[in-house]
Amino acid sequence: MSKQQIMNVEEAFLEIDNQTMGIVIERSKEFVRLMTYYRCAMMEVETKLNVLNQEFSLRHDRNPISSIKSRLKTMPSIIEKMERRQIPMDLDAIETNLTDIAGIRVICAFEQDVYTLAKALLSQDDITLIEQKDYIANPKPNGYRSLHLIVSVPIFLQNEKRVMKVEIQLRTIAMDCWASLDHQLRYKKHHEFTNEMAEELLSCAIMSAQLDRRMDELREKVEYDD
Ligand code: 0O2
Repeated sequence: MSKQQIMNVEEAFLEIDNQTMGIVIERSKEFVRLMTYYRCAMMEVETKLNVLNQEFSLRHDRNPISSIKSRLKTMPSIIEKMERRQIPMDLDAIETNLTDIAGIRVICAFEQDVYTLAKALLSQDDITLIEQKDYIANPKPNGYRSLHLIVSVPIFLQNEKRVMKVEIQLRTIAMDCWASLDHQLRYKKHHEFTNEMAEELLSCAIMSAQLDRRMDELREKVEYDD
């Protein structure tokens, strides 16, 4: 936001009457409450993944999950997405239309671990699969690979049960490395992203897919007797 825009917002605030200010404060509280529910849903799913990781390591003597990163979508990012989709802003519309407010990224050791974990999580009776996008079996044209799941999970509050949506991205270390670098390069300011660069990135994605395949073959040989 520029200095001028900040000043405009400050001036607009000074002109707000008490009744409108009351509504603004109430809406802000409702927004914070909704974000808290999403945070709780994220914690529920993270715990489930950690439990699966523990149990798997008992059985196979290694951890399928290398790391888990969670994030709540920021207010500016929510507004940008709602505007882009031309959906009028209100809390119900946000909840109905955005499925990635709560996001969990699970970085796995091997490609097979991605599917093993997804299957184990989706078989739990309080998890409902809303949508699945398998960009590992069907990578995006730019080479992006990951398994995306949109699930709903209940959270139990003092006086009610709420069912919240969570986006889970499961990927290997190699897929995560490629996606992080792709993101950094593609969104670099003041730099044109040329077709040659896109082709080079695609070729790196193909190499990273080969690496995953070879590492998974090695894993299969090592774990053959388990
Ligand atoms: P952030 O900050 O990571 O959340 P939609 O999200 O529904 O508008 P789409 O394409 O239907 O758009 O969703 P999809 O395919 O499930 O992908 C959404 C998320 O996947 C992105 O979130 C990225 O995190 C990741 N992703 C998808 N494609 C690429 C890609 O080509 N490169 C990289 N690095 N990541 C990708 P956001 O909303 O972009 O941002």
